[in-house]
Amino acid sequence: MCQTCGCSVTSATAHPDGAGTAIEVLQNLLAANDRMARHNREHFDAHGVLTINLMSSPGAGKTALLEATIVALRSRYRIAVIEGDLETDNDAARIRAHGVPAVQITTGTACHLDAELVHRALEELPLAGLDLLFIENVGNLVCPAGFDLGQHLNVTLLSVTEGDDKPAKYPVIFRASDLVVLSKTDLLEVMEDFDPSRAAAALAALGRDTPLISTASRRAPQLGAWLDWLERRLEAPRAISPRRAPLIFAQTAAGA
Ligand SMILES: Nc1nc2c(ncn2[C@@H]2O[C@H](COP(=O)(O)OP(=O)(O)O)[C@@H](O)[C@H]2O)c(=O)[nH]1
Ligand SMILES: [Mg+2]
Ligand SMILES: [Zn+2]
Ligand SMILES: [Zn+2]
Repeated sequence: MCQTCGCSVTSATAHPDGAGTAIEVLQNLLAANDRMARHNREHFDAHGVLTINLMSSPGAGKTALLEATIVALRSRYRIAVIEGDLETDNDAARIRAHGVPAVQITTGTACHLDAELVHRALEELPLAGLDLLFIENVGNLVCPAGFDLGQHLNVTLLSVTEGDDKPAKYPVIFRASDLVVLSKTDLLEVMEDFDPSRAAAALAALGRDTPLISTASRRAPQLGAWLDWLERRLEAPRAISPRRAPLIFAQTAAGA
């Protein structure tokens, strides 16, 4: 929990008469974050970098999925990673071991990344030479959903060891997702009470038609549907630098 994300504002503390200031402070913070997120998106678009915010509870397999993805795609796409954790640079070290640039953000007590932290990390990344940037958010199914980082897409992992009711219990983050990845499916055979169709029904009940795909990142990786989804996004037209696509850039600039 941190002091800036609203974690500390509950129905017990947010009395209409008493908590006005706490909520106003939070609204101002989110407005400032949104401005910085728009600025980050301008950086990404100026260089044609597709940016994906990866979220999940701790240990759902975000870093493992990134490692396997890098191995599969690094010969065709230029990839970098921003890692968010409370402490340690373990995850950035795991990514760098695959020969890909990684910047670690340590948030201390904050339970999510924000746009300002990501902007600082961008100073250490060669955006001009990238196709794909992953931002691995702090492991948390609540607060990361509240902070736009300037990403183009949100992907949330749900591992089969977490229970198939998580989309129902944490609707905000799953509703904000462009894709949900059912991870660690190699463990399904021992997770007797996890039913993928119940997870799919809980996700569908949120009313967003969010696609759900399965992956396994360890032992024999199963990444086909994930890589297909990613490559479709990578090949889709998006705002990219004038050098590479003057027309698309001109339309974006005119519409801005
Ligand atoms: N069996 C299995 N284990 C996995 C898989 N993905 C991750 N893990 C393990 O789950 C643990 C947490 O993974 P990690 O990638 O660090 O999760 P993160 O906290 O979301 O980044 C590690 O011990 C991984 O080896 C998977 O697909 N199958
Ligand atoms: Mg990780
Ligand atoms: Zn929080
Ligand atoms: Zn800037």
